[in-house]
Amino acid sequence: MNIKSAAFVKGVIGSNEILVNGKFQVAFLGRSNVGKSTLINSLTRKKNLAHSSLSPGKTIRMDFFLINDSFYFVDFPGYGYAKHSYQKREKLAKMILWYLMYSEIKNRLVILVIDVKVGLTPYDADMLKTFHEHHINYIIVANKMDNLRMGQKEKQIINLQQEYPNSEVIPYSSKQKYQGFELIRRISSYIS
Ligand SMILES: Nc1nc2c(ncn2[C@@H]2O[C@H](COP(=O)(O)OP(=O)(O)O)[C@@H](O)[C@H]2O)c(=O)[nH]1
Ligand SMILES: [Mg+2]
Repeated sequence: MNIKSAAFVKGVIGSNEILVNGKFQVAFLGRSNVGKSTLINSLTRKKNLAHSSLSPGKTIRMDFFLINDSFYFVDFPGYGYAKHSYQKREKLAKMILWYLMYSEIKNRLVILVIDVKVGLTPYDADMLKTFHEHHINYIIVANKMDNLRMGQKEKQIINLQQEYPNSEVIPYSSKQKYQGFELIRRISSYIS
């Protein structure tokens, strides 16, 4: 699959209606600042499609982008941002869980983005548990590979794969276009 077109469709705040129209949804989830929005821009080769920010936790919307006129990329607010108030964190958690458990969206893949140097945090582990409990397909993207030294790259991916043997872990870097084709190939294998 090639990504030929990508267009912003809708930003969803709180209880706005989300898009449920049968089209496949690829949801990008992960902690604040792991590079979710940049990843979407990198895969679509559009610099300013998804809003990437230097101040983490700014985005409180789910943004829907229509790809190739046939499926959606969904950019989520990042969780686990320490400077968020308790209320804001609760609101985000509710939004994400509601999306994940919302039974009407069946055709879906979650891309769980992590910072490869940090690995999976307890927040991410909670997410994995939810994916497993609700039979949600997911791929872990070990992002910002460019921050690892040459000798560490392979080792870190093998470690992650051994730690989470039931998960598919794909290395990536938006800075170096590392493994872009492989990630798109894996995403497209889920799209029905
Ligand atoms: N080194 C490196 N930095 C990245 C990469 N992807 C994103 N970033 C940086 O990480 C920060 C957060 O990116 P953003 O996409 O806004 O993260 P989000 O909060 O998960 O959506 C920005 O400063 C990006 O420039 C990457 O692959 N490598
Ligand atoms: Mg973002």
